[in-house]
Amino acid sequence: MALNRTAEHGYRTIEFAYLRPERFNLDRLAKLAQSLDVEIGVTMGLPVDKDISSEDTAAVSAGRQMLADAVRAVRDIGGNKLGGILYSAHTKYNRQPTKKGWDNSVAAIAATADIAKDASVDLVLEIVNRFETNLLNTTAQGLKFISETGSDHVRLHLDTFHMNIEEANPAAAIRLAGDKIGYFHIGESNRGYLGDGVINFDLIFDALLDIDYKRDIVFESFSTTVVDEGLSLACAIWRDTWTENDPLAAHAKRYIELKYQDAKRRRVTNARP
Ligand SMILES: [Mn+2]
Repeated sequence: MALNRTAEHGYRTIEFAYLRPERFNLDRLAKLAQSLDVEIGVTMGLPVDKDISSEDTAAVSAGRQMLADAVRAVRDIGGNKLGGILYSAHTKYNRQPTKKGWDNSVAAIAATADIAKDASVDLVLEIVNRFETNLLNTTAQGLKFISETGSDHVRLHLDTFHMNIEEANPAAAIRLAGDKIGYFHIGESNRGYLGDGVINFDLIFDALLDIDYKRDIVFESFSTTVVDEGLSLACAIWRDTWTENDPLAAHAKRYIELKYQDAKRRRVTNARP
């Protein structure tokens, strides 16, 4: 299964998009992850009828409940973080965000952060592109949102694919966020093989080293051959850049390590007089 192969490829963290208790035996999953020494993170996005950035109080309270349940589910499988689009629905909006919706979302995330802190689950908000939320598209917006929650338990979940679309300067955004980055997705501009797109990963790794980033870097790629149908639709995966996940995983691991080592070497070289 995916967990065994993740460990075989040398990855130390696996991320599950949504937890489907009806489809997996979560208890067994937790034990297997522990025996393989692989950490579990979970990401998700809210459905439209549970949108905490809505002005509809029923949707907001349903969303709060879903987030609280998700935190507990992550804790129960021995996971250590909940990320993704937790502050709004994961959808292409057809309306502008509103001040009231923003405030509703800030309050809901602040409440969720308290629950997450008690459960020892990190809460990280993924900044995504304009087609997948209307609320937080840039790192600067995310930092403002976090400061309004007043919580020290909320961090940013940045993703190179989204940053490539929205940030004027992704590396500068990483430096701006600094120790507020709690989780990091590395993905190519076409969400396929790293190196096959336009993202300058040298600049990304230089910035991550500059801020002394020590948390997880998780490779994210999509193909309808392995990714859940609902998630593929939400992410607009209409064509597959790959079908075999084993060579993809092996390549990504090598690519990330190579880029990381290159960046470290550049620092040493540049430090010389
Ligand atoms: Mn992502």
